[in-house]
Amino acid sequence: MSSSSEYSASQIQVLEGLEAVRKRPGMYIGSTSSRGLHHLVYEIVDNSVDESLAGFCDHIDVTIHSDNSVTVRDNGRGMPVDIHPKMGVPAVEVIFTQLHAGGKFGGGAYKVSGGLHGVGASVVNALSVWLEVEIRRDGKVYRQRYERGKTVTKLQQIGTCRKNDHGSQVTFLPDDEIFDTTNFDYDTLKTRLRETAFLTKGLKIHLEDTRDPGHEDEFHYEGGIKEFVTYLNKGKTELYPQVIYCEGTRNNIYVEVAIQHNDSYNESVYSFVNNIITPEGGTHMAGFRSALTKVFNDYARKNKLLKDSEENLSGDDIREGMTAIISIKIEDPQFEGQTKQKLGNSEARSAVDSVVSEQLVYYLEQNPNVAKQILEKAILAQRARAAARKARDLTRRKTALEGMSLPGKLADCSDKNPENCEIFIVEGDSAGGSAKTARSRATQAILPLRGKILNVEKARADKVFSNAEIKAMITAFGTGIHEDFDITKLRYHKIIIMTDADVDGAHISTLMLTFLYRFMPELIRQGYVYLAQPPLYKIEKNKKIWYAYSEEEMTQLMNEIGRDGNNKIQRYKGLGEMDSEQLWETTMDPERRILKRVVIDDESEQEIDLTFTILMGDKVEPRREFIEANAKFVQNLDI
Ligand code: 1YM
Repeated sequence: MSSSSEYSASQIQVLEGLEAVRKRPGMYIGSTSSRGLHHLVYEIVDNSVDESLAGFCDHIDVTIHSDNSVTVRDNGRGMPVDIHPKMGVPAVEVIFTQLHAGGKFGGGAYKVSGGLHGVGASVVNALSVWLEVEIRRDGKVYRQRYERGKTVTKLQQIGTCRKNDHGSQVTFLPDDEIFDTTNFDYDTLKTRLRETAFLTKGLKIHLEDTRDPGHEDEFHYEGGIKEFVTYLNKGKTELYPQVIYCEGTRNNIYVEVAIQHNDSYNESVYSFVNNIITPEGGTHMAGFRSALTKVFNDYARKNKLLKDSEENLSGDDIREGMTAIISIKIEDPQFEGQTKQKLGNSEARSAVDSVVSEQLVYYLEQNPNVAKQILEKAILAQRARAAARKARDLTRRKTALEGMSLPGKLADCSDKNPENCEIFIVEGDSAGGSAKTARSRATQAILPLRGKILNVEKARADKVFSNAEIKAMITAFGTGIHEDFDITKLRYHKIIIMTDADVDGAHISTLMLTFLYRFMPELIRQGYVYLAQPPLYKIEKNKKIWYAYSEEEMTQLMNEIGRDGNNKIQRYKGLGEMDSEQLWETTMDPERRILKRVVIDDESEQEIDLTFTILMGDKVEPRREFIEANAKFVQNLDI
């Protein structure tokens, strides 16, 4: 076989490879939804991050253009341009047109420092209308263009540059034949790039949106995950000023851990493997936990903070109010579990355990005040946990004896099929009264709550369980909470939070959502939770009535109806101002109302955790900003 036919034969194989990506894109990027779209950017950015981890790049620029194409540029060595000995084309062309082995979804994720460089580039190329790469290397500037994965121009030198000016730049336009949407969301990219910057200390990442001039951010953290923990604790009150940091390499596994406690009762620990989040933890997390528990118990015994007669502190006690990041870099990560989000390598457990045990012991010896703060909190947690267990056992026994005794304030519906049923959680007794009159008795239940409900973010478990409003909700829903939670026992398939359309109402909704998210997150994850949308205005003219649900709608309505002295406009200050008939027709009637469904997209759970922290924590300013900017986890759903 001549060398030229060999070349074309291998070319055909290459094209078949990328056709497979276009035929089954989901296999390579997870989905063709907005999420898959954003993955394209991460794949290219990850190649720059690899270059940074290899020590050759400290700056990445990401630009969203007005046609929805995106440019990623780094100041690394520049992708290699020499002729690939087997393929007979420049290496960069192989990188963009050859589907690498193991290119299944997730495959690209392993590559960081794993020597699998550039796996995702060809997938991005295959799923783009066009892609252009520009390389500055050895004083020369090169360019090549592809369309839907196919080479359309040879790699060409287009100019020269200074020898010390080097790097790679990729611009691509996602294919609207493939993706449900090709509209990039700035905030989605921002969150991910910020996370990437936290996990790669020293790396500067700049993001810019030319669709919206002036919209840009730069992320650069010399402190890496230490600063990540500081960021996550923003809005909380720290127990001690510094962030505890451990770092080391064992068995070729690089381990980094950063820890800081705050005075809340929640644990926020996030683990990463090769910069990829592992929501289900795994061996690295297990190693961290066992080291933490052992080191603190040993210290407590040695320093007589725990008496010989007292029980060991549990891991939960020590992790109460703890914010931590565990980040490891490992050559051949094995992911397990249904969603492949759990690390399986057993050597990661011992590596993390060893690094944390060794350095944490040393840290606590050097910083006895920090040790004391953490242990005092953990001992309180141990006591509260015992008290909460008692209280919970008591309520469990009660429900077993008395059957499900529903709260007295609940006006239940008569239909017993949960699929048909909805429950309105209503702010205040007077609005509750109107709602009870207005409702359709068969399918709509009403539970009025008195005033603001307890902020579970700032209360310990025993206090939460003794709160009357919270107890009423738990029994009304029927599912139980935490480990007792059973979705099949849910008594209503719509849980509708109905509050005034003002700042106080928004605050109460947020308290409600905080409670639901912390105690029964599955209700939100599975889409059972809604926010009612009461109108802001009533407009009356010539005995006819209109309702407006936003300022814009009000302006529009006024233009349609005509502005003259005969309108009587009423601005609703609260639900209580509407009579039951008005409440029914504007907010409760399934035929006419607007509901918003509360959604969590699992990639942003960490953001949501952070959101609740900011919202419900001690500091006032971030909370006000957030409430004013409106809840991000709420999506429109018209019914
Ligand atoms: C905007 C995207 O891909 N940067 C990038 C990629 C590579 C290199 C440098 C690089 C790596 C190596 C040597 C090496 C890639 N190299 C490869 C392959 N930015 C972006 N920057 N020289 C340059 O790892 O030895 C794939 S990507 F395959 F050649 F190693």
